[in-house]
Amino acid sequence: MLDRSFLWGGAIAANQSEGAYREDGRGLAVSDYLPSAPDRIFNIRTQLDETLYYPYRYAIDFYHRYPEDIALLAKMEIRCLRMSISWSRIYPNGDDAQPNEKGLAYYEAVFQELQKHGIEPIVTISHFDMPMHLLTCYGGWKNHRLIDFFETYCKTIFARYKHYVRYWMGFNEINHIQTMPFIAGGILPDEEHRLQDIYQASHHMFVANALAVKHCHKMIPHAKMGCMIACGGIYPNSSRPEDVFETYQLKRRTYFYADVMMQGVYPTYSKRIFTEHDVRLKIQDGELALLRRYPCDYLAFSYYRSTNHQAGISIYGNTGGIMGIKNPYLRTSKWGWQIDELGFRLVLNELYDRYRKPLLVAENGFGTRDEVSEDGQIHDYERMDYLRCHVKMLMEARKDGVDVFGYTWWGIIDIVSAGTGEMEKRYGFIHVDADNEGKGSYKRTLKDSFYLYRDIIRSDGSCIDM
Ligand code: BGP
Repeated sequence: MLDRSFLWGGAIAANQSEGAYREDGRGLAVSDYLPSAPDRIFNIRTQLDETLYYPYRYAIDFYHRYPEDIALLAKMEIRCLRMSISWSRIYPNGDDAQPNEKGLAYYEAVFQELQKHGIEPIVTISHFDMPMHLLTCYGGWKNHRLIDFFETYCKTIFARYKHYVRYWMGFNEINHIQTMPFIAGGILPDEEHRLQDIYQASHHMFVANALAVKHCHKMIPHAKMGCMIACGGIYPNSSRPEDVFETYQLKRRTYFYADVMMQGVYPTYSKRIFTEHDVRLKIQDGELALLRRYPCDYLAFSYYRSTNHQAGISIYGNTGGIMGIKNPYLRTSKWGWQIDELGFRLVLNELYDRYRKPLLVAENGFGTRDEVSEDGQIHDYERMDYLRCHVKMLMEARKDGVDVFGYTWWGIIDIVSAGTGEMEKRYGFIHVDADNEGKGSYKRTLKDSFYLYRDIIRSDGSCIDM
């Protein structure tokens, strides 16, 4: 019996797909300050340099092409599209007295187009593109004032879109604030007080998220509000107890964010982290009660790969999560991300055992180069292999008893890479003819993987076993 309720879908983000970065009143976002470069998410610039190329300015022009793109997604028979709203299209500076009507109207048109095709939107409220003005004028999430600005933004979009959207989530990969504080937390941490700034900003985001849960439930009674973490696999590099224990500690750095937002309390182990790193959180009256009263309804997470950790090595992370020591048992992508489908099943089981609430795979995908063959087709066998293996493990996790209600392939259509700003690191089942400098026809071409995913959706995953 096919489970028609399972939300097979795809995922994109506003800043990586829309372009039109100054159109219809959109304000500048933190993501607009990242030129294409391998280290761009770490080498932060707060000034624009017109001699550099900024890939998000045009991206794949989803802003204007969404009707055609959504029609192609409907042809793939996806049941949901995880997408984000660009905060600075709605409140260009983040602290504006009134919302930008053109921005509100744009997303209403996108939701109507999705509704026309029977595709359910799953909306990320802030996906690495906070209004830059909130950082330059207020210091970003380090400033308590951002809670009010975020609350106003949430109430505005809940009111306007309550008839179109029933699945929401607050911050994309909120735990990435630990390794990418600029795009994930909209802060420039003072290096001397790095962890103090990161955890204080995290606390403000937790409070803002709890208020979003409160207003979501009140304004859209049938809607669900989730939180979202990056959760790659992390294995101890040996059975040496130090490696095993420190790896567990490292996993807690990720779990911490879901612990607070799914369970509504600061976990007891966080006290030792704060003491050992001299973190003194400023918590205002009533905030802990708010967290306790408004935990999230589901947990969304991204999974791309796994890595090994050895006690004492320095921690490095990128958009795919923690990047530690290479695992000799795994294959590696052209971008150095190791392919571990069983790790995906493990993470699904671990997260469900820990939170006992519904899970959503909000990102799982394989970024690689595509070759357009003489017949104009794109036989993306590597990507199809990754998709088959990970869907197989998703089916196994569902048999393990994990309550996972959706799977949205990251980069359902080729879009700009978050980590490096490249188009050549392609994830999509639909090819977009654009290169790393934004040159090309922007023609859309269906890859072989497009048809494989459509079969997976039609068979609710069972075609994988055939
Ligand atoms: C996650 C982001 C996505 C996406 C993904 C893949 O961190 O939520 O925006 O980009 O990483 O990473 P990349 O695009 O760098 O390959």
